[in-house]
Amino acid sequence: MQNPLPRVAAIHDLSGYGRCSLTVIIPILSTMGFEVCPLPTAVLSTHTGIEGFKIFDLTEQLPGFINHWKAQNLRFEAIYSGFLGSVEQADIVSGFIRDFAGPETLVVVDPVMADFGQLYASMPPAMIGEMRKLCAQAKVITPNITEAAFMLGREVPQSLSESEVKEWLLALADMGPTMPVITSLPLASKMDRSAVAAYNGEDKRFWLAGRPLLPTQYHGTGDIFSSVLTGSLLQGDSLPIALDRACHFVATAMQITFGYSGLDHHEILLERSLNALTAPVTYASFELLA
Ligand code: PXL
Repeated sequence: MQNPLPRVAAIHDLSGYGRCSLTVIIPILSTMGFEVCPLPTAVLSTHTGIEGFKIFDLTEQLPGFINHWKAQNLRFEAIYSGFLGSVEQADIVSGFIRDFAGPETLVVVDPVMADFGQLYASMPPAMIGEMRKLCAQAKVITPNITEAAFMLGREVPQSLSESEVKEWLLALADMGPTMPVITSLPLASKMDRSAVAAYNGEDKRFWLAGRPLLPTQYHGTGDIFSSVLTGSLLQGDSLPIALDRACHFVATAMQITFGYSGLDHHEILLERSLNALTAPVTYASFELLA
């Protein structure tokens, strides 16, 4: 019998504290109706933004885990990768995509490695070229503006016009993915809003979505965004609706968290927010980037 729950192979780290990667991806995609099969790239005490974090890299274990999955003949409706524990893991993930993805598999690569103009604490510069290669195998990629700039060998921009955003998306599409998305865009016309933009190479249309900015930052919002985007596309939504749902959920989860005072490490209160994922889509505030 066919599995009634579409399955997602989630290739990310497990950070014990600090909501990000698998600790947000699993609850979000489960709530959206998918069976998540985690393939952990590393186990960390906390995400790399908290000083003194400990990391255990699982590069040596991954081939054995993958071979066991192959022996079980596992099939996935989506493959979604993110934070890698070592540069060598890029080749392993690349082989995983080659072996497990069929023509119908949704392959999403989030090239998690940097933000605010800087590589994360555990990331060697060689990761940039490896992520670039991995993105070539994906249908959807979700870099933030820093990761997009690093992969394109450009300066991280202070602001971009709408026509520059389109050019950046086309440059990312030239790397191979059909649907490049850029998050945390410093869009000159919308500096008071979070902005994300996407290009769909299937119909050659560009899309823009976003929400008003709050005067705060939370860790893991990129992982939350990409998980909801992945779940929404798997549910059959169009690219702009998926973008809009992902922006809406990130903004809602941030607002829910922001209302509390005295939270220690700026972590999203995800469990207070998950219900919003099961609500029907009653809004649509995306724009066509003409
Ligand atoms: O949210 C991205 C992310 C994922 N995993 C780890 C991280 C970060 C960002 O800092 O440190 C371990």
